[in-house]
Amino acid sequence: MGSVDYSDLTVVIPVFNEAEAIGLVLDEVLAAGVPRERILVVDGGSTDGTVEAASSRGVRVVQQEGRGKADAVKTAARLVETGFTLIMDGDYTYPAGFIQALYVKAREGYDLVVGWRRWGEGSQPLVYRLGNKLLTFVFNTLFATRLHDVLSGMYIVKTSVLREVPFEMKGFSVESEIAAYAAGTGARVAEVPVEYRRRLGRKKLGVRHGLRILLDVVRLTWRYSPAFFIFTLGSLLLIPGLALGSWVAYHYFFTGTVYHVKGLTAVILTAAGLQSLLLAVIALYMKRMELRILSTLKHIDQH
Ligand SMILES: Nc1nc2c(ncn2[C@@H]2O[C@H](COP(=O)(O)OP(=O)(O)OP(=O)(O)O)[C@@H](O)[C@H]2O)c(=O)[nH]1
Ligand SMILES: [Mg+2]
Repeated sequence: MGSVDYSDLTVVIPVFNEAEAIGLVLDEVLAAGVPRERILVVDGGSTDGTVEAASSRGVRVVQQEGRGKADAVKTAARLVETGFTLIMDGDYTYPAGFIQALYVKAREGYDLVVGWRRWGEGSQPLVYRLGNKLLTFVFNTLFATRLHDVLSGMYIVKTSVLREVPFEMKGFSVESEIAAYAAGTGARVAEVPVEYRRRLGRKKLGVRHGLRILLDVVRLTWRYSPAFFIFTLGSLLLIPGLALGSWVAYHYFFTGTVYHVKGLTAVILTAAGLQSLLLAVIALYMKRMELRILSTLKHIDQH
């Protein structure tokens, strides 16, 4: 373990009321060989003694600007002085022993290396894991990626890339935004399996947060793939079109009544909806092709 030189890495730990966990997390990170001065704890206004517990380990603790986890990462992005930034949660879910594997991978030439969570026994309820799977699936479809775990809370980013991220999403959508930025700009992305343990301290996240992230993944599509977004919206015309069409057909066949205007409206809505749907599919494929070409070009550029 001691063979890795961590001088170009900063470990950033965003925390909000993690007094129960942060001390142990820091002990683990130090034991993994990361120098004390290369650890940065970004606090979001904890009131439970988190800051004191972190400071007692002799690491740098700063108060974040703004609110939520995204603003904490944004604050860190400005402060980090090394070439690579590793972000990990401060709730003891990610074993620090995996820092080495992520760092070694990043140094092979990746802009983003995500810790792909292998869920430990009872580490998270089923609904949380399914939510993660669903969000990753939506993300992969929209961004032409083949990631296993977009929302992991442990990942390494090249600091220069992290600084380019617009940080338009708030709170827990920061991971999807970083991944979207990387995928959307042809950055090289890799994954390394990491163990995921049950958190220490009280769980704060619920289904509401998952829905918020889903909404933000859709918003990210608007930013990185607007044509797809617009045509997808257009394809929603299919719903009233088909409903109205069925209603008109029902009356035509069962009561003999013919509704001309409603019938015509149904045809127009359905036709417009179908066209939008097809264009959405084409826009998505063109975008994915663009992303792949961009990624290949960047890759060639590096060699
Ligand atoms: N600085 C800062 N850190 C935050 C904020 N909100 C959450 N965090 C930290 O971000 C990390 C991830 O948050 P968690 O609450 O563990 O989110 P989660 O892992 O999706 O959900 P859990 O199942 O509750 O663990 C933890 O270290 C939190 O303490 C915030 O507003 N500011
Ligand atoms: Mg957690």
